[in-house]
Amino acid sequence: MTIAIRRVTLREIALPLREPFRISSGVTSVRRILLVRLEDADGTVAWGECVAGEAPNYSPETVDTARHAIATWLAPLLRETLADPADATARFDAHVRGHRMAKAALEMSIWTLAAEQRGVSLSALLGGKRELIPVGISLGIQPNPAALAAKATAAAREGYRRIKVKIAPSADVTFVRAARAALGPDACLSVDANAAYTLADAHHLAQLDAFDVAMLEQPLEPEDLRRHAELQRTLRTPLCLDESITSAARAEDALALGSARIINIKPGRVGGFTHAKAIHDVCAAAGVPVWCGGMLESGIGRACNVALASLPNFTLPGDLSPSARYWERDIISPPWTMTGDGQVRVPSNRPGLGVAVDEDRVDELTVRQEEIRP
Ligand code: OSB
Ligand code: MG
Repeated sequence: MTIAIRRVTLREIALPLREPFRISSGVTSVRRILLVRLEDADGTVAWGECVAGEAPNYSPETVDTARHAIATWLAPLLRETLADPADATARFDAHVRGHRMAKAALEMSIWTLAAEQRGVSLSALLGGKRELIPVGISLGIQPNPAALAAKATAAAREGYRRIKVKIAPSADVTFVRAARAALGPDACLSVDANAAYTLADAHHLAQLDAFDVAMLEQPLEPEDLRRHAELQRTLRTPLCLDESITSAARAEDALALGSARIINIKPGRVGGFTHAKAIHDVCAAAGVPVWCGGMLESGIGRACNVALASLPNFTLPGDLSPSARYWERDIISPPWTMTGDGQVRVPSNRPGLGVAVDEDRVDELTVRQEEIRP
């Protein structure tokens, strides 16, 4: 089955978060989200989402650079019929360097379109096997350790299988100590620095070893694999890489150097599902566990993450919180939910995303729209 894209519509929505989300490099209160709507020659429609944020504090890409890259360079590459979704990745990578979030938004939409055409779930098309995926929560930086302890306790009570705490040099040891004390010794607790430290902080970060942290995510600069390896040699806590992992080759390098023992895969960060699957396979072959990270996605991007996380080597809980944790009202139905024991069910018996896009809700939230006919 081939894929002939007739129309690419970009819609930017403004979706207010229930609570601001603070990481070491910035805070998000309203999520500006770039949505992609594809229509093929038969009128089949598929939606997708770009994970880029408003500011370049997590990655160099932003909502505005992604919109520009898609409209100017990527969508025109879809003029000729595609043999399969991997064909899109090959074209994008042959002609455009970087812009992985922009590529991913289109590529993942193409996978969803292919799943719709074939009447199969995105999970099945990707080779997913898992029906239930364990869910972890990512807690933003709180005003003080007591506030964090209260949030962590509430999350544990809701059933989350892993509690991740954002840290920064101004909010680390005392905050993690409070979270561990509140959760007790058996809870799975991890931390994410979003690149806020340098190797000179190695001694300071070693204090986290005392709190039995499941992993320390992305302590150093994304480009710096060698210093992550040096840091890992001084810590008992396993390092996990997020921002650093941009391709399968990058993942191979990180594992060869000893820069991490765990990898966070976000399909929206690495250029889409084709690259995400390749990273998954590299890690599986090396015996390194992976988990699916999140980027405060709407229900559309979440559907993509859930589908990817159904692959066999996603053995650790993913940042796949239910819709109600982020939004008053999501843009899909039914909303994403979590079982009482902290799992999300893969909608493997429904075609495509497995959830319906609420187009009225999208209309209501749209702040900008653009149509491209490749
Ligand atoms: O590093 O995983 C991260 C959100 C924005 C930017 C970076 C990150 C995050 C999260 C959110 O941790 C996880 C989620 O979507 O629940
Ligand atoms: Mg992270």
